[in-house]
Amino acid sequence: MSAGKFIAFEGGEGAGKSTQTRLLAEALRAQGREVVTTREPGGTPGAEAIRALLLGMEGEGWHPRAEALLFAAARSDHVERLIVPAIARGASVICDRFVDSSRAYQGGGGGLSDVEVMELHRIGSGGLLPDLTLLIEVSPAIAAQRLAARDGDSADRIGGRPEAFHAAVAARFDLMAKADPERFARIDGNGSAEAIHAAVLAALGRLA
Ligand code: T5A
Repeated sequence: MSAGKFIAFEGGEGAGKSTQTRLLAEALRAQGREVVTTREPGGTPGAEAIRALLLGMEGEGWHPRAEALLFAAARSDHVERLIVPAIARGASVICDRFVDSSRAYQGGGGGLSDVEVMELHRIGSGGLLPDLTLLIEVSPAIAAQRLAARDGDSADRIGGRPEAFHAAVAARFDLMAKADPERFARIDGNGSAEAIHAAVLAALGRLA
């Protein structure tokens, strides 16, 4: 794998994205590479402030279009200030969620069209896409067990939405992966963290 690659993990809540981000970063650092790990929403002070607005707000929450704009604004700051400079100096960037989460959640779950979400991304972030998107797919029952073990009954504003919302999100991820098999690698997320990590490393083989 050459320097300056942009890799994103995607999938539903509890799929193991953060765990796999950490394991992949350790593996790449052991090869002597500079690795920047980051997450969305967030990654810069401005984007982390927007994260608090998005995930922590009490009451009725955001209208889906306002929500999509806030995610796009957070991403814009993140891309300009952190992701693009890191890639430019040759670091590998590993991002826990990126624009495909907006396509799945605000698109599939929230009802915006894919064209609308990608237009916001074009305006905010120049349409930047990862070199590789690792979609970790896990059964809803296993994801629920993991989250219950970690969080008990608490869920954030988006994670706590109904089952039908999360089914629509998973269906949209499925659609995107089928439409762009070169960028998406589908990873079975139901096994142990070590088994998933091995599948992630194998998928990296497709990066030049
Ligand atoms: N969102 C985000 C949008 O709507 N639009 C957008 O554009 C973007 C960017 C983000 C929320 O915002 C939404 C999506 C989300 O609802 P978040 O808190 O960042 O919220 O939530 P997630 O990204 O979903 O993070 P989670 O922590 O919930 O899930 P992960 O990162 O997939 O899972 P992870 O690694 O933290 O693991 C969860 C638990 O399971 C264990 C871990 O130790 C942990 O306790 N675990 C395993 N256990 C057994 N076997 C394995 N293989 C395991 N892997 C992990």
